Amino acid sequence: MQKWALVSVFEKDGIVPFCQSLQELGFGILSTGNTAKHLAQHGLSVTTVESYTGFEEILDGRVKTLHPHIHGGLLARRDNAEHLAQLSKLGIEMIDLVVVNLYPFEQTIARPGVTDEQAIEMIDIGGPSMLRAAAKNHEFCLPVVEPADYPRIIKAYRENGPQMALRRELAAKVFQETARYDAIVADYLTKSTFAADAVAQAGDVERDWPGTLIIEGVSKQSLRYGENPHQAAHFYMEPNATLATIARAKQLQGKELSYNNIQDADAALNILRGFDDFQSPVVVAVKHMNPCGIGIGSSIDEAYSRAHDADPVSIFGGIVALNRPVDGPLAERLSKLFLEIIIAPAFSEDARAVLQKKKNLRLLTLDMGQPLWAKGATTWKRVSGGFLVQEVDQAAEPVSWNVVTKRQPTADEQAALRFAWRSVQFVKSNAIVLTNAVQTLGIGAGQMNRVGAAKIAVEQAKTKAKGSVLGSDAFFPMRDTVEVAAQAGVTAIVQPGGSLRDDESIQAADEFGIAMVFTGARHFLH
Ligand code: 93A
Repeated sequence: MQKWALVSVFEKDGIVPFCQSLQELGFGILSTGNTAKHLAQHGLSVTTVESYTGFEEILDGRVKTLHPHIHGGLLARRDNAEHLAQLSKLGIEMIDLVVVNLYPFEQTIARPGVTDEQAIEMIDIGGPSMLRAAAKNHEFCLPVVEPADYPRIIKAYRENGPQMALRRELAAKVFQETARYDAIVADYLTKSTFAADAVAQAGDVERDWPGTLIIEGVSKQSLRYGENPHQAAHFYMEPNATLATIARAKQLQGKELSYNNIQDADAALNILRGFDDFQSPVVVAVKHMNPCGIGIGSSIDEAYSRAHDADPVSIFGGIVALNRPVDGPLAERLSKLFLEIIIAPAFSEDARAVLQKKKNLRLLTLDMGQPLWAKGATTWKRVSGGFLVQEVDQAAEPVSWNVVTKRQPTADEQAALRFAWRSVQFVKSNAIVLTNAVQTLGIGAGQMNRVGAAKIAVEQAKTKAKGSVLGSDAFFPMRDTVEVAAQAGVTAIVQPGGSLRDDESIQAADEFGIAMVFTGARHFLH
């Protein structure tokens, strides 16, 4: 009776000599698409699974070997007369040996930038089914899953045929391998489901919106004018008793707050509180609602030095927000600058004494024990004829944190990327920041193209760009931003990813040895 070997391997190394030996031993070779081609090219005579079953591969190869002619041949017991009778009635051949290695799912998901669709297509269904069938029926059908076993299998056939010990060993190996394979798939699906959920939460939020929006506010303060002197303006306060909002800040000294002051102080407060989860002293310097310096430190003094040194030019005429009380020595340092506003939880008596000398400087205090925003808080914007209402983009952990380049970020780079990712959220789009782990080094804000924002950030960082990391509020539409970063000496990048041309940016990063992380979330701020 003709002996049959069924060969279906993704990894084709060593398969030709193995099949040559099997042929010499009298086996007929049954094989799938590319394996059959490969063997035929090397001079073997092969029967394709398609010609044997009379059924072509369908569904782009998803169904190649899932056929009763195959699985009947794998699962039939040779010592069972009924099994044999059924096979012969249906024209099914007994299969004596199965050689399979599976679609490389693990290697696929490790590839940078691989899509979910590509990963899912690499889940092998037919391969494990054949292996498991043969492993179940190992008494009569030998399952071969590891190329390293090829030589000893040939040796066994040349001697007195594979014995039970070898058969059981190879069957056990199959179940170990398929269990491992399935565990990797399950792990991938758990993680990617989590990421997909998080994206859906972030990007597709359902909410019951009121049919009519009532904006409640009580008059807090009349303003001299709006953004410009010819625009009348007024400040209303929402009736929220507990939140630590700019409307509840207390002014200790200085000129009356202007419309622009309130906007800027609010932006400064929003950025400051955006770093709450860093649980460090933080100082933020703001100009025109963009941060010009963000610093964290082990003391508020150190944080201030870093925020100041981040951009010692732009802080001039700016607003400084601190999340720890200001003491006398720090007040001395602050008083050396021309600032519009300083906002902090408290000022010591010494600090007050120092700062009082600066008559125009506005000092605001605000107990920061409460959050700035309620959960799910909304913000709105007037458009002609209506309002746009959306949830506040509150600082949150990134949706995911996928390294997409060959190089993984170092621990130092990881810390810096986390700081950069949080910082860039508060910069007007298109936004690029260069940072280290404790301070911003260059900020490109509000540009009409991303590479322009990157060039500004690099120019502003000057020599500090070398060794810094880069954060981007939205994906790179092309590779040029990576090139600008590389030329400046940036070593790692964090960005949402999701561009059609992600591959080009990843390739550019790989060329320059830059480590790049995709967060799966975007932080536009217009
Ligand atoms: O897509 S599958 O799950 N459906 C099948 O019916 C099937 N049969 C074998 N993948 C299937 N295979 C796998 O194809 C094998 O596990 C092996 O990795 C690969 C060999 O295909 P080819 O011979 O075309 O290279």
